[in-house]
Amino acid sequence: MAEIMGIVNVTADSFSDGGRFLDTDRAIAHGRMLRADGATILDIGGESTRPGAERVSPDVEAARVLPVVAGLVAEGAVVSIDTMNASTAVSAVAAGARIVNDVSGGRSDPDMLGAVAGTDAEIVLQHWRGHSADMYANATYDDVVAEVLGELAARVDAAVAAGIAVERIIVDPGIGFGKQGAQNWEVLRGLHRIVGAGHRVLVGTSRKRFFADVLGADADEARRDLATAVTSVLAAQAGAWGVRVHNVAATRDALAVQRAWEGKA
Ligand code: PMM
Repeated sequence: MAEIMGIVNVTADSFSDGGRFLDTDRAIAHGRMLRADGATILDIGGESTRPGAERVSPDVEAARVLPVVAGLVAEGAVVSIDTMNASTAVSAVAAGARIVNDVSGGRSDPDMLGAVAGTDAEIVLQHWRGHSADMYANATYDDVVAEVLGELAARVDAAVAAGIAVERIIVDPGIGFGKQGAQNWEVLRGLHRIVGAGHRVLVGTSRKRFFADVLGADADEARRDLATAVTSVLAAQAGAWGVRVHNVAATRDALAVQRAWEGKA
């Protein structure tokens, strides 16, 4: 069964939850609910990566996320820390996080890969071509799947060279990161090729802008959650190790249907 990574954003301007879970207690309560809904991992982030979002300092980020990491770890959750900062990653692992999820694949902070190498955490290396402020400036590809594959392989090589065992590495094609509408669909269509590279693959489509291509630009959260559950099933079918979602219950049910279909229920 695919891992379901539930999103706990402790930010003021996330893609979609509008900072509703800004304070520690509410973020912990949200994480608790996602676990009850079936999340096998909770991904805690304190910096929005929404296109155009401004960066926050590592100190502000750490102050937002560390109490939430500690609180959810204390309840037995498997926690992932969504950060591009080595200092936040190391503090979060010290507080019990088991996975470092770096959307920049270790490119934003030159200390990240070495810092993670010094821990026993796993790491998600996402495909990324630059910060949110100019997210789409480099969104030009001849063959988006081949280029994502090649660039992810280079990040895996860099991580291994920094001392991270290959078994600790998870890759992510970075839906919505440096990719325009149709390019995201092309990546998803080629997901089996990315899985074929042999690493565990995480896929994050949840509520993302590219759904506007099929749902229209003003589809509400419920419709985008349904679309997310469908892409999560298709990702699992293509061999993804895990999916990263806001609405865990919807994706849990969709994955259960898929397992029944495959005779594995
Ligand atoms: N997407 C966002 C943030 N972190 N991490 C991984 N590994 N993969 C993703 O696709 C991803 C991510 C942006 O979404 P949000 O701001 O709605 O959480």
